[in-house]
Amino acid sequence: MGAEAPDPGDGSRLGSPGLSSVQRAPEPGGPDPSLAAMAVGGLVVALEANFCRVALESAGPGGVDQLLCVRRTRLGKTGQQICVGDRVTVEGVDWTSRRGAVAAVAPRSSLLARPAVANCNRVVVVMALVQPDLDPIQLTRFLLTAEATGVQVDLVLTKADLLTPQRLEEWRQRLATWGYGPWLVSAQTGAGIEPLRQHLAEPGIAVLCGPSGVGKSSLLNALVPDLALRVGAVSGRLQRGRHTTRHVELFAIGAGGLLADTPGFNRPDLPPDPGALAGLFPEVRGRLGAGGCRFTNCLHQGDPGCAVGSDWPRHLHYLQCLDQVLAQEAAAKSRPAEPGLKQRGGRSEPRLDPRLRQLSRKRRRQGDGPQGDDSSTDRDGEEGEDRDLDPGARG
Ligand SMILES: Nc1nc2c(ncn2[C@@H]2O[C@H](COP(=O)(O)OP(=O)(O)OP(=O)(O)O)[C@@H](O)[C@H]2O)c(=O)[nH]1
Ligand SMILES: [Mg+2]
Ligand SMILES: [Zn+2]
Repeated sequence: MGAEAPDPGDGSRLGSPGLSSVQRAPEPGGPDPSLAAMAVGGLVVALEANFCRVALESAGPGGVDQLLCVRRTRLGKTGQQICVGDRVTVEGVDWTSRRGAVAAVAPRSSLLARPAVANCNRVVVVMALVQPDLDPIQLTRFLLTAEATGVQVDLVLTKADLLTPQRLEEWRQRLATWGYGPWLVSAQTGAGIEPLRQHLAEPGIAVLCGPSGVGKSSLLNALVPDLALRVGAVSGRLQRGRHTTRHVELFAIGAGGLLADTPGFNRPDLPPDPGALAGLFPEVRGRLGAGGCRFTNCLHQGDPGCAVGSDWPRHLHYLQCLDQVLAQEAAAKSRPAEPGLKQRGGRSEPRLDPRLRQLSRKRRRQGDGPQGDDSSTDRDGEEGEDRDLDPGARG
């Protein structure tokens, strides 16, 4: 099942197990109203539309270990986004309805932008060997975004049951020349699943990341018994997936290990810095660094004194990606922020004269004028304030 219903009480979902031991607060004759004012700590385990689900560090009255939360307005005003994997403080808890409001987000140790997951210490790039066919350029783009996070990168190749042992060995050898030792697995037959489970059960947050239809949810189902996540058949000439998973969600795997299922997407953005691109290819990382290329700003395109050279299998992939990163950079430079334009979601749009600004529906209901005091809508937990809660969860 996907994460459609905002149901904090769903027992199949991640609660305290894997987070911390459950400590039940005393419950003498029903909920204590003073507890509502108490701030509690937890981990965002799922984002669903305008809400997030927070697994609590310690269970509250009645053993409640998970809350459905909106975001405090003042957090929204700072532009602070909430991601799955964020450690948060929840206030205004109503233990009976299991609801609260996220008041603060702890500083992150890492952030994967897409899928949006904070504090992960492992990115697991998942690609199918077939159905859809493994595309080396697409795989390279996923690996680059994963490497750009600076955390450990694992590569899992699925649907191993559909290839001969000889073809599997060819892939293994090819990817070894890229600097990766891939996990070849089959969710269908269970081949390779147990060693991968042990590897991923180490404490921390790991994220499955890859195109739609490669078998990320199937893999999670194989790794975590009784999970029963929804999977969708691939279709069409290219055997593409159908974007079955819609939300990022964390699941417990082993004691302390958390693994995020994520919506698939086909074309990850490339990291923005052309100078840092080569360092994201493990097979040439060793050639960089002190005493490497003659010029410190070398982009390794056959420049004199270049230590990276062209004698490596993904050299052409590198040049192709570099071209795109340079084009991206040039396009960004030729687009200066003009006065009168504001940036909104990567686009520029005209800044409206406040007197011309249309009244929002909520303001109109309240009879508030266009130049009214913003604080008039500054009420915690208001639905309208939580619109942008889900920054990159959709594939
Ligand atoms: N033969 C075979 N088929 C598999 C395997 N793993 C997954 N599949 C099939 O691949 C299809 C897609 O699987 P999903 O698990 O939904 O893929 P996904 O990556 O989660 O896709 P999105 O949620 O759309 O991102 C389903 O028909 C699965 O049954 C495998 O190991 N072997
Ligand atoms: Mg899925
Ligand atoms: Zn160079």
